[in-house]
Amino acid sequence: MTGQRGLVDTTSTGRRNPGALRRIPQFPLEWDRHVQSLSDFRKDASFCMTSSRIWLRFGAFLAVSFVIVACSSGGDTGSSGEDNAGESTIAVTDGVAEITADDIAFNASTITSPADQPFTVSFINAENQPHNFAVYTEEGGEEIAVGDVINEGETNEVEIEGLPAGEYFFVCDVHSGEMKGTLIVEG
Ligand SMILES: [Cu+2]
Repeated sequence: MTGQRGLVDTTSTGRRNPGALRRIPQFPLEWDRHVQSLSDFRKDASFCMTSSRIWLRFGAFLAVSFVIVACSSGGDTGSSGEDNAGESTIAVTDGVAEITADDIAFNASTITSPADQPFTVSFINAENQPHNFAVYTEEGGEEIAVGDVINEGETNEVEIEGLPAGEYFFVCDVHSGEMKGTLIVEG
């Protein structure tokens, strides 16, 4: 009853007031415009989706390329790693081992020497950082030989007494976190 009366009232008001009628059809027009802008937005969104898919594919392509490059260079590292592994162990020869410091690293992670024979480490600093070469019974252990801290281009001869067979610790005291290795004295 109330609804019917309301409808009749609106119609009659609409007829009597054309301005109100004119205002009513504007709504669908604005709505159309709104829908139009929505569909534009969807087009934009789908374009974004398409371009993001392209980027995804491009990213996947990059990732695959990276893996291929990493694998091939990994192979290179593997082969040169063998070379490095050869270099990373330095044997005391004729009572001397030549050790170089460069790039905050020794060129050897392992030094081997015969037991009970004194030897000299000829320690070369090849970079603009202070370094030294020191041997301890173990990390944080007792001193066996502690070389001077030297600068770029300098060499320090570190004399090491004949040691019983076993494993010892060598280190640069300036960079004890990065520059360290094992002296293996073979009996
Ligand atoms: Cu150092």
